[in-house]
Amino acid sequence: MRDGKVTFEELVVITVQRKESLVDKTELRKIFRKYDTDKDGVLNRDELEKALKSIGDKSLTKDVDELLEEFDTNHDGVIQFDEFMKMMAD
Ligand SMILES: [Ca+2]
Ligand SMILES: [Ca+2]
Repeated sequence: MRDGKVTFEELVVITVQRKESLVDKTELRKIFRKYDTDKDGVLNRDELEKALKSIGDKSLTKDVDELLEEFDTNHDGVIQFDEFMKMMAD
């Protein structure tokens, strides 16, 4: 913003940063790592259940199987970090 105007690129950066701040990505990654107890980089059903319970989000009191089905977008039966983020952002 050298000339006092916001360039398109800067605007994109600002927008992306705002979007990410809605969901605290660092915090979510910590939670994700913490509950990935077998350290395989994904959350299986049991790990997801524990993570959701710890977060205690009322909007996530849905059945774990339902959530898994809804957010497991690549249908591999486990939750990758990007799927986890979508779940938290929903
Ligand atoms: Ca795991
Ligand atoms: Ca998946």
